[in-house]
Amino acid sequence: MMTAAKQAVQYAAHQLGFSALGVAPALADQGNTLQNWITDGQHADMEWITRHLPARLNPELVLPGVRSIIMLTYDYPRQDARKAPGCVARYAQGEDYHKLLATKLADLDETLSFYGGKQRCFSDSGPVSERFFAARAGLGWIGRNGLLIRPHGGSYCFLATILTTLELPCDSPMPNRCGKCHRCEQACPTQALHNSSCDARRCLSFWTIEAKSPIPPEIRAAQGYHLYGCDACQEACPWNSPRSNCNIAIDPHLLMLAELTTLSPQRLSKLSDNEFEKLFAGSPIRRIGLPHLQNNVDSPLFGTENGAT
Ligand code: B12
Ligand code: SF4
Ligand code: SF4
Repeated sequence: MMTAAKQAVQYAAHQLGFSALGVAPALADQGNTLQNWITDGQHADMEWITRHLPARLNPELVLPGVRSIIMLTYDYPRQDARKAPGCVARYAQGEDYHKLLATKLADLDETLSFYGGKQRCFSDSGPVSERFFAARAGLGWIGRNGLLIRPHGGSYCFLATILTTLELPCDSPMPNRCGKCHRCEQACPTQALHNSSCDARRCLSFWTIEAKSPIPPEIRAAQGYHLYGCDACQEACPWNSPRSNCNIAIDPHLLMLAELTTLSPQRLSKLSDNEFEKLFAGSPIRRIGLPHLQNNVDSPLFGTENGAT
């Protein structure tokens, strides 16, 4: 067992701002949850999930010779920074985390290479069930909102993954501590949560970020002030209350630019392409494009109905 390699990567991860690291066995049994979710159609129009299914269920197809899966957490802000109406999910308030974490993961890859490992690293970009492996690596448990919950820190964090050919000492999973609580299910505006799983066909995060078609009327009616993504099932969770938390430092790159905190829905609905590119350069919101963002804002509550161009 490569205990020294684990200690080295743990130390380096801490230096790079990751809040926790755990190790799971690469071939842990993932059960049928993912397959059943897809068969039931809960992935909506995210066809890429079905294409990646064999790799998802067999990390050996992603990295031949893989022995361990290192899972990491990187915290994002716990507060909603918006002052103008229209909520933006906390994870998307600052810079694009894909880029931010890719550089840090490349550093950790180098550390592990020193011990003879071959690696593949991802954060939200690879064919790996990140919540499953994070729970298996002892970082927290999968809550009724489907997210990884940590006893100190709650769910406001990104997950990142390193598949490695090194055989590292594994960590033990922790018990689920949701108990009798069902607050996330009750708080979900569209009743998308059942059996610790989120049905993307009903999820506002899906409709305001991923969907390729316009928001259907019944979802629109429940959209409320959600402009980009949705944190309702996290805001309701007692493990995210300030009391149950922690002093994890937040990377300033993940804080919202002052200009975006006050951007009104009315102004957003009239932005030109150039203004959009300038305001959202470096933000993950840029990836959905101006028409999709303006479609999100084109709702009675925002007072911009039919105002989007
Ligand atoms: C597709 C996707 C979405 C879709 C679909 C959501 C969904 N139902 O999974 C949409 C666009 C709706 C979405 C929304 C959000 N997402 Co998202 N999403 C993903 C992505 C890319 C894949 C998830 C997936 O495969 N889902 C299908 C389900 C069935 O699979 P799964 O959740 O991985 O479950 C596995 C295990 O949990 C296991 N399992 C579950 N229960 C049990 C029980 C037993 C006994 C066993 C054996 C196995 C098992 O089965 C599955 C297969 O292994 C992941 C990144 C990744 N590569 O994992 C991010 C990810 C899950 N998302 C994330 C975030 C932050 C969000 C949002 C909070 C964003 C927002 N604020 O708007 C919301 C939350 C919605 C919610 N409540 O789930 C984070 C979660 C961080 C955390 N603390 O958990 C991730 C990990 C991205 C990241 N790297 O940070 N997301
Ligand atoms: S992100 Fe919002 S819509 Fe999706 S499951 Fe959570 S509360 Fe429901
Ligand atoms: S709100 Fe309650 S049920 Fe939902 S994830 Fe948090 S503790 Fe679990």
